[in-house]
Amino acid sequence: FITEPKTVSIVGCPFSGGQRRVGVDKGPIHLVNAGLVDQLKDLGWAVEFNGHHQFEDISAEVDPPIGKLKNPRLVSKVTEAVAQVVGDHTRRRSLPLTLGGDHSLAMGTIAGTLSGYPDACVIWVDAHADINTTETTDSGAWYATYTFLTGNIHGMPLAFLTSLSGSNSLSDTKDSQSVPFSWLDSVHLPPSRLAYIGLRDVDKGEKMILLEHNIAAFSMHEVDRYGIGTVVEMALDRVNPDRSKPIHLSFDVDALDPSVAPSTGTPVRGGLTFREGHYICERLYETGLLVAVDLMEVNPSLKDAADAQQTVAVGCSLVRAALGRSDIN
Ligand code: B3U
Ligand code: MN
Ligand code: MN
Repeated sequence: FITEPKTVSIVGCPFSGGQRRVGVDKGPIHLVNAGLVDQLKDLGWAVEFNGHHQFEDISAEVDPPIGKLKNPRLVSKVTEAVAQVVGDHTRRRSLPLTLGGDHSLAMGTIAGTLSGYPDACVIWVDAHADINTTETTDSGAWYATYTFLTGNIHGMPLAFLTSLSGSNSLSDTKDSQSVPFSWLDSVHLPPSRLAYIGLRDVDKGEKMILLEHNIAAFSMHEVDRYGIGTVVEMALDRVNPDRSKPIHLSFDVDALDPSVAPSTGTPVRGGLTFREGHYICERLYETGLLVAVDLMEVNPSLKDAADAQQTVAVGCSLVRAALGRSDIN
């Protein structure tokens, strides 16, 4: 799908409005400053990068919650802009590499991918399912303070993409132009084209959604049971049985164990090892079907400088693996 000469377009997204912790907007800056552009050139890619994306700001005063959702207008505006940019790269058959920023950005990246490749499937690597709806977003809030955990849109992108949530649940006006996420109403990722790897912190409402829609979900239990090699094939068998459809990889760095990637907003113990995370990226590259990559939730402001540096280095390393780095050729 990606035409020669292979081109990767880096979409740096310094954005944190889909969650509550400061600093995740610094992720893309640190990843690029760590030398990512040259690393990808070394792998033989033509690299396009003209600075990080500048997003229009919408201040909190003019963006009060709608229902349970926090910053809905801001997240909608930003993700719509990301969908445009990623869609442009996609239609030119360049590979968009989106650096987050929080995972709400994937509403934009996956919408962009689908605009160029309508039959694309998604491999979502994450500790979390990120499929809370406008209704279920508080279904995990019992174990932490209610206001901290509920309504953060980074826990919801897949609900909007699969049309389980939509702008209709956010509007009490008839002016559809101003309703957040109305731009996404025409986008649809069928649940049959979504597979998860690495899950271990899934909310009650999300579990019901995964079951009801028969979504391919491989948690850490399956990684332990079958091994990562088999799990990746099982995931591909579900969403891409003929190995013919384009693949979008959305990698939340919190899928990795916190000992491997400590600097992220919602670390969960018991995650993927360094090698398991890399193997997923390597195998998807090897299919020749990878058309878009997201690396999300690197937050260099959490933890100390050494932990932040380690997390950024691992992030760059995952990207190199997804773009073809190999030890034997
Ligand atoms: N499921 C919870 C927690 C969460 C989701 N994604 C992250 N955390 N990073 C929620 O907010 O929906
Ligand atoms: Mn996520
Ligand atoms: Mn996560």
